[in-house]
Amino acid sequence: MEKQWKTACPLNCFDVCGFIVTTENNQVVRIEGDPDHPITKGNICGRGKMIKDRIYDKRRILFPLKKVNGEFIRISWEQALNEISEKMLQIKKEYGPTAILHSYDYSSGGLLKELDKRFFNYFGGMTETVGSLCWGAGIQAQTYDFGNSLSHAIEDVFNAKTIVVWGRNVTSTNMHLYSFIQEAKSNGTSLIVIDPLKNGIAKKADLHVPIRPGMDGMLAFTLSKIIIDNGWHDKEFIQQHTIGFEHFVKEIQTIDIEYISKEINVDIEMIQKLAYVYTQQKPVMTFLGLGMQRYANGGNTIRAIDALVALSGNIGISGGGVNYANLAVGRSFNWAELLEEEKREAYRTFTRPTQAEEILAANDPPIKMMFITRSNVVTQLPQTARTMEALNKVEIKVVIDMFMTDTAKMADYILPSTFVFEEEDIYYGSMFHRVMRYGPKLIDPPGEAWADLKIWTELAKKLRLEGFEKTIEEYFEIALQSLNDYGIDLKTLKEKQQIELPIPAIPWESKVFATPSGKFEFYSEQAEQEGLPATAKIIYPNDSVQLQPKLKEKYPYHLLTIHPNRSLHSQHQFLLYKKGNKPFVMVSKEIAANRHLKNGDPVSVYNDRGKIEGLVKIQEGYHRDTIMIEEGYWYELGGHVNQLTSNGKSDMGNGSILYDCAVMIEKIG
Ligand SMILES: Nc1nc2c(c(=O)[nH]1)N[C@H]1C(S)=C(S)[C@@H](COP(=O)(O)OP(=O)(O)OC[C@H]3O[C@@H](n4cnc5c(=O)[nH]c(N)nc54)[C@H](O)[C@@H]3O)O[C@H]1N2
Ligand SMILES: Nc1nc2c(c(=O)[nH]1)N[C@H]1C(S)=C(S)[C@@H](COP(=O)(O)OP(=O)(O)OC[C@H]3O[C@@H](n4cnc5c(=O)[nH]c(N)nc54)[C@H](O)[C@@H]3O)O[C@H]1N2
Ligand code: SF4
Ligand SMILES: [Mo]
Repeated sequence: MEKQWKTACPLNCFDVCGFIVTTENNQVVRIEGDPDHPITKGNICGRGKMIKDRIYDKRRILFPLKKVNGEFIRISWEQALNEISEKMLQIKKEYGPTAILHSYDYSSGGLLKELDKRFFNYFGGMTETVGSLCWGAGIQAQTYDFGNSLSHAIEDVFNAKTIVVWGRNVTSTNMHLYSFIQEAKSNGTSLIVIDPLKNGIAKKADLHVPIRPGMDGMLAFTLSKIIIDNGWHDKEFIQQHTIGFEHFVKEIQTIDIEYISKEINVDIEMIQKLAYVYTQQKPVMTFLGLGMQRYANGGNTIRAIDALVALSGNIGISGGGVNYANLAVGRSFNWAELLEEEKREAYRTFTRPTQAEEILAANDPPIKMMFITRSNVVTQLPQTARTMEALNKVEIKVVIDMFMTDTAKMADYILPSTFVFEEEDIYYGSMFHRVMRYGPKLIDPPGEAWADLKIWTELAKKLRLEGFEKTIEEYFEIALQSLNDYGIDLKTLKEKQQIELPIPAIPWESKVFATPSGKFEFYSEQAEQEGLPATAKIIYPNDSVQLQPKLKEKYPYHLLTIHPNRSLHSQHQFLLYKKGNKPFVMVSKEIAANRHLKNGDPVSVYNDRGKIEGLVKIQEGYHRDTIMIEEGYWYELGGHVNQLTSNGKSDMGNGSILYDCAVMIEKIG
């Protein structure tokens, strides 16, 4: 008999949708949206529906595997855990625990998935990856400016007079924000999109500004200058609730608007119009995407935009805000007691974007063993050649995954993990809304796949890590302890199935900020102490003509490798394409004209780091020097885009510079 269950999408996506899953005879029959979810309201995307195909795909890894003479053979869990634990103890004894690297990312939104960190703390320590391929620079920027990175409750968009979507590919990466924007638009709110690409949301905008990639900070500075020169700035807010405004004014004083307009390829009328909108068509609700901070100047870009939104008087008011992330969501839980960091005796960190370089350079101690969990580093880390070199250098690699990814292929041991519906967990909206949902176990896992937590628990037993093990209920209760005062505990969560986390709908409404001064900081002493400029600065991207004129002669175009529309990074790609398929290479019509390219032409896109091949699709409305290839392709599907990207670090927050990437394009044959 069919049965219906409420749960949530576990994918690393803005939306964390509410699911209703139908099962029959221990099988998933259907995945649908839950109309009772206050934000996602019953709509889900193809990536969510395809979870069923992933669960039942015949390529799923069902048993522990060990590489012997270059081939994977099936082994028992007993053998896998014995061999891995023995190796761990041996390495710990000889080199200390930091000779083991735990490289992970956030591919699953389940709370229990985080307990791999608890395992390594109990083991006595490790080297672990920190920083972010994803949003690091922007988070640090907002931390300097506001003391935290917080967003308005999405319903507040209906109080905005103008919406600015600044570098967020809403229709593709955040589809429920799009529903809210559509409704606001039909009520008369105007929509401005600032993005080098004419993406889905740009096509719906009243005004699209196709800026040169990496130049948004410059645009924000010119807007601020025009606003201040016209006396349109919010003097009362600046005087009472900010510090260091005069330093910021000094920084932008010398700006030549005409000159910048040419550098960023946004004409002066457009710049003036935007300055007018930010001050005269308030409240303005700004949504920042993550793309524009994946540059060497990314943190300064976000600081410049924060400053613009602050001085124009759009902070702490209904319908305003500079909405980038919402760290309050993840911080609602009692992580300290779940992870027990105090258990570890030794600790070292490597930065996610640069981990290959750090692995290659490490000798005190060297990395002898590597656990790769919840991530597909070979396709997703920048500069693939260096990632491969680094992995090749590590003697023993353990990968926990469900599929034979490009990373899994390089492993010595592959441990098969379960997927959502095969395990119980709590799912919380990581970047956008504040709804947390409970997800029960609905079906038995296939073959011998184990929940990640079970893998860590059984390994902990082999290693005799006393005290590691708790029941799932106990973990949930600890996690929710910090919410008990709000009447939230495991019992209420299971009863209600979903609960809105107690987070203010309008951040900074009291105008008291979480910075050291309690004010919005145009001037951050903390940044200065950390060796950075105290105010946002005019800084160019790394691969720019201003910083590297010679490089730009060779590689005149910008390559943006944005998130795939139909896949969550690399996770669905293998279901969508067949072997031998080539990625599409989207090019502006100006590039097509200059390089004599037609739709469907086979081309190679390259720079000093690598080369990939694909098929041309000419795009209207792109910034004239811009090429776009979606990320996430598997090697067998024509090669990853990250063969071209750089593993440099952003100006702050240990972020990546994935989009700071100069390339050349050429027709093949
Ligand atoms: N379909 C789908 N949805 C996803 C994901 C996925 O893989 N697939 N991934 C999820 C994850 S992990 C994340 S981090 C989010 C990311 O969500 P987004 O931030 O929306 O997406 P990105 O692809 O990172 O960024 C792309 C946008 O930034 C723009 N951009 C790039 N450079 C610049 C610039 O210099 N200036 C400006 N103004 N814009 C620029 C691009 O043109 C593009 O429109 O999406 C989440 N949602
Ligand atoms: N060129 C380029 N590169 C990028 C980006 C870009 O925009 N351009 N975006 C960057 C960003 S924003 C991000 S967030 C990263 C994402 O990087 P990753 O998180 O490494 O990317 P995914 O493709 O989501 O890979 C996740 C892997 O985890 C596995 N997995 C899924 N669920 C579970 C689970 O519950 N347990 C275990 N053990 N494994 C699981 C999946 O099968 C998959 O192989 O990529 C970054 N890389
Ligand atoms: S991938 Fe994102 S939009 Fe799609 S179902 Fe999952 S949470 Fe919803
Ligand atoms: Mo991300």
